[in-house]
Amino acid sequence: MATRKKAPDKKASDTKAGARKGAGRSSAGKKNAGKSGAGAARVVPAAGKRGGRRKSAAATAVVAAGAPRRAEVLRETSETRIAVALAIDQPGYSIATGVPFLDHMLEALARHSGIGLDVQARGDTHVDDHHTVEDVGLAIGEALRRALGDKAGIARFGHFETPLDEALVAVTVDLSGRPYLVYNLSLKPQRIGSFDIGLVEDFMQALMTAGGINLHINVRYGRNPHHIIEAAFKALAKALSMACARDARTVGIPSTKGSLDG
Ligand SMILES: [Mn+2]
Repeated sequence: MATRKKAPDKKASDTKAGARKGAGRSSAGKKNAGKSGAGAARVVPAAGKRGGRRKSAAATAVVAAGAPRRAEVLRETSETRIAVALAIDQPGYSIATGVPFLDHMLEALARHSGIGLDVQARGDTHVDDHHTVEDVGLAIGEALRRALGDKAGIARFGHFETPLDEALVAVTVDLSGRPYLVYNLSLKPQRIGSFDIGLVEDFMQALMTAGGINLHINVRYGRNPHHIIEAAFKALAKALSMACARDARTVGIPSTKGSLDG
């Protein structure tokens, strides 16, 4: 059964800049690099200059053609501390969230999208995985949005259907700047290991909200929840890869409105 959601308000505590200098920036794109650099990320403007922190989303920098598309986000609250370094064009990953099944899914996301992803998280998982899963989604979405800059020259849309044994899942994305989630992944409440599968929806909602992504997830069929969820992350990876790709037939910002800031 379909659930349709408008984007909720972002949490009050947004990204913070000015943490320790260091590893996060260089560790995206190097597989298994930077584990010791956990939490060393800071916000970097989309064009990769270190000239200081952004004041607002409206100040999104123009990413010159060929410029590195990467960003770092440090998100700290009383519940979690999430450091993300994301590099759209530098494949590789280093993931340690403290939630093993989420690590497995994020490794699939990075591996199959080719988007470099370094995620180092510490959260109150002794309470529940919920805060960590949601905040990791917010931080990755924010990093992706910043790395994309004004989105000039990209494909913008992506769609992929991925099988995993008996399961088939379709994911469609539009990097429109207008967050919206359609989540047709109905599984009865249950756990995979210790992981509550209901948290997948919270992750996707956080990702699309912070990333400004119109995200549709449709399970065609499947039986095993691990297979269904993993197929969803792989389809998301491929759809995002398509949408982020620089497209020779796209001139300027791919919008008749002239902006994809939402
Ligand atoms: Mn698996």
